[in-house]
Amino acid sequence: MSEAMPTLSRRAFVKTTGALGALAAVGGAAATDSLFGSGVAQASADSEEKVTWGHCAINCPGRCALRIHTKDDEVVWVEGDTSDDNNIDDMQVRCCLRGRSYRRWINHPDRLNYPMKRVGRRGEGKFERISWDEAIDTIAEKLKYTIDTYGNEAIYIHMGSGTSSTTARPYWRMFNVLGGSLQFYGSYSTHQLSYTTPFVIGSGSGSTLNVIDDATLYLAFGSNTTVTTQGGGCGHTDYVRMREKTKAKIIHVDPRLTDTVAGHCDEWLPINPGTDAALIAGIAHYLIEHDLVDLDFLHTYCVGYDEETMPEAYKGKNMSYYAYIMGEGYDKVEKTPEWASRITGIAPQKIEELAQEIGTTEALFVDQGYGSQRRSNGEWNCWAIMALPALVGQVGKPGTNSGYPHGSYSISLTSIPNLDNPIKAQIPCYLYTDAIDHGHEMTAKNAGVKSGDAVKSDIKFMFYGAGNCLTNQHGDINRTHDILADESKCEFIVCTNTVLCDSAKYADILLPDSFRFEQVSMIGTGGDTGYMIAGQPCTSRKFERKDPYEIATLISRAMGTEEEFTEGKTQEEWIKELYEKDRAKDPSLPTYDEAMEMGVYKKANPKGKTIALEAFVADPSANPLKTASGKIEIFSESIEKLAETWDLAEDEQFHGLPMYIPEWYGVETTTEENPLVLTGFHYRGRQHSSWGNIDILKEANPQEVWINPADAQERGIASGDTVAVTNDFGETHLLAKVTPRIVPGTVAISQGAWHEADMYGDRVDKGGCINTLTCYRPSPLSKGNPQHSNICQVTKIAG
Ligand SMILES: Nc1nc2c(c(=O)[nH]1)N[C@H]1C(S)=C(S)[C@@H](COP(=O)(O)OP(=O)(O)OC[C@H]3O[C@@H](n4cnc5c(=O)[nH]c(N)nc54)[C@H](O)[C@@H]3O)O[C@H]1N2
Ligand SMILES: Nc1nc2c(c(=O)[nH]1)N[C@H]1C(S)=C(S)[C@@H](COP(=O)(O)OP(=O)(O)OC[C@H]3O[C@@H](n4cnc5c(=O)[nH]c(N)nc54)[C@H](O)[C@@H]3O)O[C@H]1N2
Ligand code: SF4
Ligand SMILES: [Mo]
Repeated sequence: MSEAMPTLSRRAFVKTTGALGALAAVGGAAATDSLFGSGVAQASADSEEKVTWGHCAINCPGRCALRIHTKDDEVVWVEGDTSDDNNIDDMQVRCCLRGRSYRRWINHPDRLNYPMKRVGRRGEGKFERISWDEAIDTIAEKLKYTIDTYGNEAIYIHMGSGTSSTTARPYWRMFNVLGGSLQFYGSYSTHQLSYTTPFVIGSGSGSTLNVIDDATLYLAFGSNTTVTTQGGGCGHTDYVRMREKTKAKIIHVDPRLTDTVAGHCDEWLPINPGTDAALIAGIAHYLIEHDLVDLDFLHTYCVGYDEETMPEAYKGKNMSYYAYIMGEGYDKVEKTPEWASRITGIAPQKIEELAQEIGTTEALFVDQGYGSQRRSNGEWNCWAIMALPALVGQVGKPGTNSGYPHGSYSISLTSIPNLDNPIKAQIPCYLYTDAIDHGHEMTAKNAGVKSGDAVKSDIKFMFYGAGNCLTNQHGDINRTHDILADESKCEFIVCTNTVLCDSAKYADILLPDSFRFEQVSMIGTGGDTGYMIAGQPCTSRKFERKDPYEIATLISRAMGTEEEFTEGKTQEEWIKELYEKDRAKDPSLPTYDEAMEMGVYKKANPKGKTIALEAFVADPSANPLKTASGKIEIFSESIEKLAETWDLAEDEQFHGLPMYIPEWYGVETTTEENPLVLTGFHYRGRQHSSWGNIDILKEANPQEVWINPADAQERGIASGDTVAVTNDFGETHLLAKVTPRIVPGTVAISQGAWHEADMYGDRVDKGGCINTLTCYRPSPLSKGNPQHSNICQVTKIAG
């Protein structure tokens, strides 16, 4: 199967079309295969092809430009940005294979076309078509009942990352006009990191990737840039360019030899998952013993490295990082490279060699992805990674980073205002099922509730747009099912989606949404270079699909709040007005009409390169960090106090230091029944669960569990065998990939495969969905999702 291609070359074709909506006669057979959904018409050889700009809106840093080719009002093929206009850094915001396969999603048999109501049990996936009037009336009735009976705090919108643009998420505004809803903070993406960073370096600040051009050593932890930031305008492209340009040695620390490592890196440092803080402690020990720490930097810019820089209240108590490393701290264990080796699985000599390089290199760029932090001890890993460059004074100067994930230069466009939410309580994002089950018992001390002492009501009404985080993407699907299936708990669930994903099966009312490229849309983002994309609907509206702004307007009308919600404006009028505000701030931006015609507009970083914490290092008293002390905190008094005052279980104790804490489900806590560590990763073939139903992508990117030959041999497993991966939480079946690209003792499953289980039967998942096996227990400090921290057993089912 191949995408239909016009006989003209793509580049020649683009040159002939130019302006938005321009029509170009394309000679030759531009035939299409009419395999899917709405039935793409077989276009006649000389019918006219139309091209519109659109953008990808799934939660991916790319936000790539799409050039959507249609004939007879049907999409025939999708390509990326091939324009040479407005050329900066030879950058084209090209889309990846997922973006290019949108045609198969737009017309997929799974695509939702009509509003529906549930007729089976929650999770069974049985629905019946209803009218929009019935759908809206039912939603309005339940909404009024919920507000009258339980108050606005019983309403909740959970995180769903399936769509974004300046007007893609109007539902917070819709509820805020109605008196608000329970809020969440953090995300599934970076919860541990975004919670910890304000304590450590203030606001999250990472250097742009092109800063590595001036580095001599690039050291990345849990980062798979070429896979997780694909797209022609962002990370992957910037990384590849950097890799070709820089003189820096490139080292990646990861339990897996990733595609990023495979593409011309100097070294892969295989590490046991969840042990980065131990590796860094071992490195710190070597640096201290060999006088390679930068004491001037630590004493000027940091708090808590040694006694001299400890906060007053904690002086003389052996609570500094130095004391922890040298065996004088709370556990009296010296963190030698041998100690670190036993935990990380990295040889002591290798740790010493790396420490020597770190301590002597001219310009060190320490980077991290989000993999090391999406763990039960994630806060300590990401903090230790931020402490490492400070130990050797490699911050704020050319070629360096803060240890925070590398940053970008973005064009940031203003979104439709959410307005004020009168309900102030915020739950940690990962605890939404607890807020359904026993929300009224959740407090700041036992569940990290922010902006108020407690949640007043359990969640009774959920509105869930553009996500699959109710089940497929949340931890422990079997437990989640039990909570959602109980209709006395959350009484009403509305989902909007483009397909019947696993979460949507729990909806009481299911609404069919339009993609961003099926409506007017604008989005801004960037990598080393900033860019924005403006697009128009590629076809007329099909079936009874609507866009989010329309859906929110209809619900507001039924609730009597349309005027406050819309302010009398259509979606397009909002987009124009918001954009004009952005242009008033930055007059270099093109006019609205120009932007729509250009599709992609690019803007160079005026600084060329952004170096993290540069101003702070240049003048720390004039530019203090937004931490409690204004400095980099290697000891955090605030976190130490949380440890003293919060309700924590026996195995949840922590201190205000970036120390190594063994994981609950990790290398030091495997059991006889579950002897292997199970870690996750984000996959090339999908964006989470998005595109997880597209056949050609599934074929090219099979759902596999990576297992080391030593572990496979013990179990009689060969590549291509079907295996069962099991633990206390569930069972999933998938293919085995036997490979030395994963450390022994650990197996890895990519997250996001479509959950396929009979939830009212045996609950065995045939889709290889890792969240059948993940745990819902949040990490102790940030209450974040530890979805990469698991243990399991793997057994062969069939060869
Ligand atoms: N193709 C693709 N791209 C994506 C996504 C996707 O689903 N598919 N999702 C997007 C989204 S929303 C996000 S948040 C980002 C996610 O980006 P990340 O969270 O950075 O991606 P992961 O693959 O989870 O983790 C990155 C790497 O960390 C490794 N790792 C796991 N645990 C540890 C550890 O304890 N220590 C170390 N050193 N390494 C570890 C993994 O093996 C993996 O190679 O990606 C975005 N980009
Ligand atoms: N075990 C494990 N679980 C994880 C992770 C992990 O690393 N390991 N990663 C976590 C992370 S970082 C994230 S960000 C989450 C992501 O989880 P989600 O936010 O649930 O992301 P997706 O799975 O991509 O689901 C997006 C949904 O939006 C729908 N959609 C797409 N376009 C539109 C649209 O225009 N309108 C509407 N209404 N719907 C649309 C898609 O069909 C899809 O069902 O998953 C988290 N879950
Ligand atoms: S999934 Fe990401 S890289 Fe692929 S087209 Fe969409 S935004 Fe671009
Ligand atoms: Mo994410």
